[in-house]
Amino acid sequence: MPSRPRRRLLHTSDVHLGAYDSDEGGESRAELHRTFQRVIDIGLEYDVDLALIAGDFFDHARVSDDTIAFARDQLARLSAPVVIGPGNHDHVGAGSIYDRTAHVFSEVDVKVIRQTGGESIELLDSQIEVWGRAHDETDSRFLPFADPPERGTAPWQIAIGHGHYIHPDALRSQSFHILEQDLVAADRDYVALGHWERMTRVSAGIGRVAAYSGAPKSLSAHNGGYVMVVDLEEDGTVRLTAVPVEGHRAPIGHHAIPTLASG
Ligand SMILES: [Mn+2]
Repeated sequence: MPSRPRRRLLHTSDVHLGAYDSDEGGESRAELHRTFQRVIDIGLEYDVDLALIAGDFFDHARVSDDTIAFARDQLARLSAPVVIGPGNHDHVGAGSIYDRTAHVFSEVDVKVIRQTGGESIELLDSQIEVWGRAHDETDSRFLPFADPPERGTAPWQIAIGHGHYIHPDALRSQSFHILEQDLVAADRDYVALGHWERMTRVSAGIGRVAAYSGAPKSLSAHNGGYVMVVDLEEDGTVRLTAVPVEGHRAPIGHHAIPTLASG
């Protein structure tokens, strides 16, 4: 395979902006905003080429206008384009938060995956293609990685999705299933996953990389706290680095990222 352009991605998810909007001026809201500001800081520090937000960027569709403006201002600090894949908290159906952001985000380089049948977005002079599928709240059995198109022509093929990774042997008890076989069939260089608050690498086939970035800050347990920096190397290698949002801890390299092994 010919050498590929070196590119670096920032992968985050489950930011849940607006979760504390009812607490206007409150400490929890300020802290959540500081957390996302820090995520953008990391994107700038690592000089990323593209940012991926794998769902639940917003907590619900009625977040305040101030929160939407905050999101825009932070995304605008990145010189890199941003792709947002919706999650279960920020669907694309009637009354979607992304109807409200469409105008505001038009000033920044942000693309939202909105097609429930799936869509591919080409970025960075067609060096990277990101495929994802949106959810409009009408189908509780939504499968984020059902029927991916063949790999496109861009040298780097990325997929983005939000849901529960289901081990092949596990009971299908929850919605938004992400099946190992679907990730294998997707055949992407990197699959950016969201929904789990804990950073976890999952199996996606030989030579393929898929991972949850985890939440930059957990709303419930102490599972979050990292963002993923994804290095796409010239030889086709995909290298992961877990960067702590608070910066007290050293980044965690590829092999130390918690991995859910295939059965
Ligand atoms: Mn979710």
